[in-house]
Amino acid sequence: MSDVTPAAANRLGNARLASLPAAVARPAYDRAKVTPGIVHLGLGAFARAHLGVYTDDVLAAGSHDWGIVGVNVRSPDVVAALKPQDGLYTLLCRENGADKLRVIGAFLDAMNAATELDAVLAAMTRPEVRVVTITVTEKGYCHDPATGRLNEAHPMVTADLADPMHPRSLPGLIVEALRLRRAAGVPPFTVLSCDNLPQNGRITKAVVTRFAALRDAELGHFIADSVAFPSSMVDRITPATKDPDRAAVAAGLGLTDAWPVVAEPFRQWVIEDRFPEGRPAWEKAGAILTDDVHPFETMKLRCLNGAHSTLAYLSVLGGIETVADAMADKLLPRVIRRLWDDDLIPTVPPVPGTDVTDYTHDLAARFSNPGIRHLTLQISSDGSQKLGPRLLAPATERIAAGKMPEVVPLAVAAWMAFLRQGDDRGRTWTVGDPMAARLTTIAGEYANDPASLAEALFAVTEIFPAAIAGNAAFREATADHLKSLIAHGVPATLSAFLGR
Ligand code: CS2
Repeated sequence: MSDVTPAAANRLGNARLASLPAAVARPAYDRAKVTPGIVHLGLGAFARAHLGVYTDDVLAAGSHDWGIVGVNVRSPDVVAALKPQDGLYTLLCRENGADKLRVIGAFLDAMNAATELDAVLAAMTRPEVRVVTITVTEKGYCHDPATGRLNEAHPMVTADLADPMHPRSLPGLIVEALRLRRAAGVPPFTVLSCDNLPQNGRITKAVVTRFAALRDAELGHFIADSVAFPSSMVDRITPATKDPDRAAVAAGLGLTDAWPVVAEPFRQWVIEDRFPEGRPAWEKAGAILTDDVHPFETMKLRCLNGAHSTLAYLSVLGGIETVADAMADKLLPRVIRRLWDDDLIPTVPPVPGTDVTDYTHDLAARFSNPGIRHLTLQISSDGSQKLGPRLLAPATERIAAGKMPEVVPLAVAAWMAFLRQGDDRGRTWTVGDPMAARLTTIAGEYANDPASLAEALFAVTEIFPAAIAGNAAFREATADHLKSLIAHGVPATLSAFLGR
């Protein structure tokens, strides 16, 4: 980022709220009266555009005891940006050229777990903190994506098991905080994952309880028996903030905000209602509280995120920079329509109050929002974690139902070609992925031998379940698409695919 410490005189903060221009929405409550009830782990743009906004609405509705303490687990940059701003930041909501600015007040403080661990653990141990929310992206869970279990060989997990009172990993941090609460006689908090993982509460429970059991069997039982891990489905398209966004916000506020967030108007949150120690009335902000998140989450992870990943790999390969540009392409929207109709929608269970086909038409409109510059390279990151829940799980179900998926092999082939980090026309890009070193080494070794490249990647069991890797027709279709993508490029491959 360009500048996290602009002159304080001209910086967003409590003292400036009253003098913001009238068009800028701001906290409709007295921040001084708000006390922390939530600790949030993972202060990225998504949580600030989603959890922060829902909770801001709840605070405005009069519940003052649900302020959020934001904790970043890895990068110190957001904390450095928010601290001088009293935790305030701006949401820049964009659609059809109309920008709306809203200053969010729900985050009371920002901390960095790496440098302020004692303060973070103290916050997580306060009795009035009854919910810990999480957005650390898929890879933050230290799990094996193919099984959903803790990856016990993960370097952060082994490091935290060796020194459990100084945790760096998500499971290590939660377990240490729960241990401290128990020792102090404070009931456990509820742990609410807000990441794009299938049954995210179940995966969180699996990694946390396994970590605890490896640390101390008794603590493992205690956590398994007494901590609630509800699941939730979260949705709001939130591209990474860029300097032109900062400039637009500064112009609208008449003040500097070091790290505003940009988002589309749409937002959705479906939460499993299991909070033994209480929760904010997020339903007052439009969240759906339910017994069963599964149908909503399956619809969203597959139809939204699966289409995103497919668009991302084909677009990076084809030199298309944003999702909106991809939706303006002649061929890509037709491929995505086929992906939805043939491979994904048939795998989504009935969703209360929702027609899944209508949902995908709405997605096409959301993806086309020209105000949102959502970079395809951003979405391409962490494919090793994303392919399974988004595309391979529905493909596995189609195969089990006797139907060969048509578009998923093309998406997988695009991911494989993407791992080559460049094309024969001289363009290059970088693969961001916790498994990047291993995957790009394989891709380098077989860069000009698509059949062997596909075989070598299908053998990566952390990514490909046996039902996919062991299916000759799926493997063959993928290898054919890969060969075509490498030899003829994206448009020719898509034309041939759509024409057949
Ligand atoms: C995207 C998601 O980067 C990605 O992988 O698919 O961040 C997506 O924008 C959100 O899940 C939308 O809710």
